[in-house]
Amino acid sequence: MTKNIYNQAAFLISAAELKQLPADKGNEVAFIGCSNAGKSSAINAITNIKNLARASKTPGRTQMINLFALDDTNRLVDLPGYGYTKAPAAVSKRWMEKVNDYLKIRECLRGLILVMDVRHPLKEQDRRLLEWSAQCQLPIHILLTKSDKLKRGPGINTLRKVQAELNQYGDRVTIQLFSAHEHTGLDVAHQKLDNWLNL
Ligand SMILES: Nc1nc2c(ncn2[C@@H]2O[C@H](COP(=O)(O)OP(=O)(O)OP(=O)(O)O)[C@@H](O)[C@H]2O)c(=O)[nH]1
Ligand SMILES: [Mg+2]
Repeated sequence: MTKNIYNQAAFLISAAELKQLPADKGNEVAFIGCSNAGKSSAINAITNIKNLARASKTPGRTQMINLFALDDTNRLVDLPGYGYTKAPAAVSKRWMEKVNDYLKIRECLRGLILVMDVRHPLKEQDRRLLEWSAQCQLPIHILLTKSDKLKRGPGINTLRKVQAELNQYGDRVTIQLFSAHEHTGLDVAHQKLDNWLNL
């Protein structure tokens, strides 16, 4: 049974710099993925709070590291999307460095939710992240989101194909279909978070 503390999530801080982050204690799970993939929408669906994380049609909406507290020790983190090509190169590079630094230094990070549009899975940046995570053995759970955009058959096909490609990573990398708009896949996502956050 999922203990639903997700709908108690509350905005904590938007950190422009890593030094603004709360103490590196307790447990964090961060949402990562391409710009516009649906990270902020996934957080809103998982917490069942409509505008908790700001979602937008404009790619590059999330530019800071946004933290949401579930309780005193557990937090969800909305990271800026990678690969936002319209941003000036220097700005884009700065965001990426921030995300990379966060990944490297944050000891309370228990796992990553890698959000990929089911219609465009495994972009180069996603692959790079997966490879990087192998070095530090950080667990990754993939949401193939916007599954409402595909019929059931093609959705399941994509799931199987991506699963087959990720076999090499073993149980450390898991994957599911998800739709923030239709609220599908929430139980599986909650279960994964429950495990990581030790709820
Ligand atoms: N059909 C459908 N659209 C979705 C879903 N999730 C997100 N979207 C749409 O995709 C767009 C981007 O969603 P966001 O949640 O803002 O994406 P993001 O990954 O946070 O984007 P950045 O903050 O720019 O990196 C918005 O127009 C959302 O409404 C979904 O499950 N289904
Ligand atoms: Mg966002």
